[in-house]
Amino acid sequence: MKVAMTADVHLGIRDDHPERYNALRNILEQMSTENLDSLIIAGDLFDKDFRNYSEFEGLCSEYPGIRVHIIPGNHDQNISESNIVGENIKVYTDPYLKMFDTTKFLFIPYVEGAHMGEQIAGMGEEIGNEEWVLVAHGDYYGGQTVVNPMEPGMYMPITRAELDGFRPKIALLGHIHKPWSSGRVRYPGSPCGLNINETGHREFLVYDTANGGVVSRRVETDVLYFKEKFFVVPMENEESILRDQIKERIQEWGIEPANYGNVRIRIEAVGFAMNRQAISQALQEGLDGFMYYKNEGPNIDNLSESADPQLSHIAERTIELIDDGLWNFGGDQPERDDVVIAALKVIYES
Ligand SMILES: [Mn+2]
Repeated sequence: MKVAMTADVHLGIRDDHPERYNALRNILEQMSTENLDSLIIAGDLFDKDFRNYSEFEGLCSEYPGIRVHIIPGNHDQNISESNIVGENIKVYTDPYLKMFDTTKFLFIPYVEGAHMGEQIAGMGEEIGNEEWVLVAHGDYYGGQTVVNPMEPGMYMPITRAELDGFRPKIALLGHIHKPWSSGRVRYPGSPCGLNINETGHREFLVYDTANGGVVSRRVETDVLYFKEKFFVVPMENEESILRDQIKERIQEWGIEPANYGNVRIRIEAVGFAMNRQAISQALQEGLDGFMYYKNEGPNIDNLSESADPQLSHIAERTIELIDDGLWNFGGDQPERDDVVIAALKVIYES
């Protein structure tokens, strides 16, 4: 049996964000095409303070063959069986062990101030020694930490050591909006980016009880966000280099030209240029046909002027060295882009 899973849909007033409803509809649509009959939503189905569930209920009623299993997240802690109505909708407000085929799924709804481990421990006897799958909403603290930038702080956290102690086969978690996995943890991320910071293609997960495998499926969304930053080093051919880089980035997005209309972009050129005007024009032309997030247009606020060829040479070589593994990125270390910017500043501003 295959069980689909998503989280962090953040539904609100439909007219404000129809793309979020449509992303959920796309998941239900793909499920019904493949005859999948169970969808788990691991928290933050609804946005904070949103209390009208009728649009969601209406959507679910169009797919009567699919049972929707919901646990609350930190944004929708108030939802319950008594306020969401639907034959095929079930809301779990207490930890619950649910069987899918012969696999135990432990649902841990979000509790403010709680630790995920203590919630799991409370269900210890029921879990027993068989293979089981954890479904919960909160932060995971592994070696490399991911955080939800929109929500600093701790949300029903669990550490890698705790998870290794409980030994679920896999932990399917909500809260982090970016698709992410590490060890036995998987976050599907939000099925539709909520804003320009939630970039790239979106996915939902499908767990197969026959073999314990998880695969991700692309969600076809109305909107796709991409945020690109280009580093300019002042050179005679700075403009043509930038034009090539723009083409490469667009390639990397992996979008059919027919779907370019779904894309919303944030574009920035930073560093130092001999001709800022030409750089600005290259951005305009290179991304012609794409829509900017909130119509903001390309940004060159952090692009300064410089025309010293010797400094350019030093800058180029420095970036090469940074990219050749001079620096250990990730974890608590600065990002590659931050290092490049800091290096350019030292070269050009001293
Ligand atoms: Mn959350």
